[in-house]
Amino acid sequence: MSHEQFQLRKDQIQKEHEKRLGKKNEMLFSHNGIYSRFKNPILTRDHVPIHWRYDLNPETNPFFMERIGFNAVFNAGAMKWKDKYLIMVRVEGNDRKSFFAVAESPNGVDNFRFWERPVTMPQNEEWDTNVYDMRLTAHDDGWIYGVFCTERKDPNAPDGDTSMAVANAGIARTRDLVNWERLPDLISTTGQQRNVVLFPHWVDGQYAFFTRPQDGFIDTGKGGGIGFGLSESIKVPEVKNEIIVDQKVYHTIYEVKNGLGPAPLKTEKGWLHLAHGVRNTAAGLRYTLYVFMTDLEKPWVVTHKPNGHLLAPLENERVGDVSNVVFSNGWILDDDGNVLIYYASSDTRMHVAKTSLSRLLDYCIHTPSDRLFSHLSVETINDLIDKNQDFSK
Ligand code: M1P
Repeated sequence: MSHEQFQLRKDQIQKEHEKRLGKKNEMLFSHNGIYSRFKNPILTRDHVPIHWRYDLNPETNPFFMERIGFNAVFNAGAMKWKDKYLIMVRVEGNDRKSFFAVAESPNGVDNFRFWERPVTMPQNEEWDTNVYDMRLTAHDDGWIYGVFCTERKDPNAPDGDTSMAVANAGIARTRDLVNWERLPDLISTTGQQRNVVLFPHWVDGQYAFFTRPQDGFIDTGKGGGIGFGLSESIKVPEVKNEIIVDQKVYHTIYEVKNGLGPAPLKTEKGWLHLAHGVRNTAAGLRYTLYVFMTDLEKPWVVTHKPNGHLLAPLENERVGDVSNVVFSNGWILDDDGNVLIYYASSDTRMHVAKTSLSRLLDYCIHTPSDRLFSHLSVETINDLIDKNQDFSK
């Protein structure tokens, strides 16, 4: 049999793929001055390597058809590693299963390429049905930790309910981001857990976790917001007491729920945190990103919190598998003080925004806080107008 059709399709697909991967990104002008978006997403499902998708043997794939399809790449952890910018991406197959894969870029804003293979995550006795949203933490103990959501069918689901699930924090560690040692899942007393993040330093000689307790799989219920707790051991990770660091509040952007993004960044003025806040609308849940700061010595005590969102879904970002969502679980602080915020839009694709530590600190410290009532928002605006009287000419 002639392999002409196979070869034609293969050549075209490979050519388009290389063009896509090599495409330069362009930083856009920033009207708010706080961060700059980039023109193109940094990673989409079309960036998934060809040898993960196609059978490259003309005998067994004469039409050069995709054998394994991918639906989305999103919610990536991030870290600088050997002078390269790495993102630990949540890749979702057409079968709805998510897994992790590393993509690497020389500059953090374009030319991202997946490593040769996705991450092989060792399984504990109770297998993960689905895993997602890994936060990477280089810890004082010398290991790089990946803390992620592990999802399994709820054993208490009534007969016929095939969607009730239980979420918890899976924990694994590595020295090279290729070989992973799986540790037991987090034990906590406050129900289910998602958006759990390991703090990079010991606190009172213990491992410290930011948590997000929740009563149900979607509803956080009594789980009041972003929590914090200590665990004596990482081999038996157990948070016995959680305190709420940043609670959900009526009529804010984190009214329904919130969750920490990546591990916080240490600054001379305190810990800088990136988080997502969720509110309900007639069109469904809306996820936006916000930042806040906590005390250097007591990372569970909030010191500064600007009002509202830092970054909300815009234009094309608003549409995807789960529309009206931006979500971040990765950022990189560069040696020059620049910060790359990796965020996903609508559970579909990955983007980057560029800012700096000094800009984010200025934003946190000088943006008015949410005073929770419309007339107080107007008062805050009038204060600024008054102060600007002498400068408006
Ligand atoms: O679909 C939006 C996000 O929903 C979940 O986040 P949270 O637990 O805060 O509601 C996660 O499943 C996340 O992956 C997803 O992007």
